[in-house]
Amino acid sequence: MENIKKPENIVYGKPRLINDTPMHYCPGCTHGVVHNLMASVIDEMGLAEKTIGIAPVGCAVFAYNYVDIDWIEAAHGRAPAVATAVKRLNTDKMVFTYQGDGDLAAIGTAETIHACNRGENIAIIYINNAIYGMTGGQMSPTTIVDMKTATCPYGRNVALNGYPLKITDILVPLEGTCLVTREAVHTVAAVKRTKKMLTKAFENAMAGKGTSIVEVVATCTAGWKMSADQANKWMVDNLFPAYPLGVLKDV
Ligand SMILES: Cc1ncc(C[n+]2csc(CCOP(=O)(O)OP(=O)(O)O)c2C)c(N)n1
Repeated sequence: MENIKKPENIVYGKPRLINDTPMHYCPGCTHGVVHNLMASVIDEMGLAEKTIGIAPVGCAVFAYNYVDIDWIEAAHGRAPAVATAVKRLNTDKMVFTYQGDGDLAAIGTAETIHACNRGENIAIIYINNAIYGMTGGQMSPTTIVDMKTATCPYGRNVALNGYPLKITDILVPLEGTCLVTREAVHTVAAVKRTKKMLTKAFENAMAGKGTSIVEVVATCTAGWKMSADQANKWMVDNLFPAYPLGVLKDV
């Protein structure tokens, strides 16, 4: 791994809170970009010593190895429940969860909805790549209609598998949510917007305004069996129509 740290290979500055552990993410995966953003925002807000992240189960399970803040690992889907306890016991801390769609919108649907409904003072970062990445690309609740996965090789069939779950939309009418937004990180402009929304979500968590959720519509190059370039294009053409970007709620 030594050779990848040559100065000529470094294109962007590394946020202070990202350590030297080589990341395991596939080329073109969204997780690394969002890790970079969350580390930058936490540091810029002066929250490095005040933040507790709840790491998920899924590809981002090792987030705690890469970002030098305090972390707790939660069982699959249970991050919002763990975050609830952590925040209630540490009211001065900035507590956030970082979850995939399998984690947040399948096994953790109940925890997500109830934490948002209670208006827990936490931020939720939700990476929606429409697939179970870590376990080999199975269908998730957010897999779009006709999308092929390991468990729906002929494409998601509504009659058999139901409709894609727009869980972020479901969180909008809940009185406990203060910020609900859907973003992406496929262009410089999108990265900047996502950074702004993460900042807002973390501010809300510190100010005790309720639950903020920042969905990031994401790529999974390995699960989708595409190159980084193809995946970004496929996401724009196919995922964005199903999951339109923009702020859904900002109180
Ligand atoms: C209780 C439980 N059920 C199932 C699993 C297996 N499992 C690990 S990761 C994963 C899917 C994760 O997908 P997602 O949350 O979308 O994250 P991604 O890997 O795509 O980033 C599953 C089903 C588990 N670890 N624990």
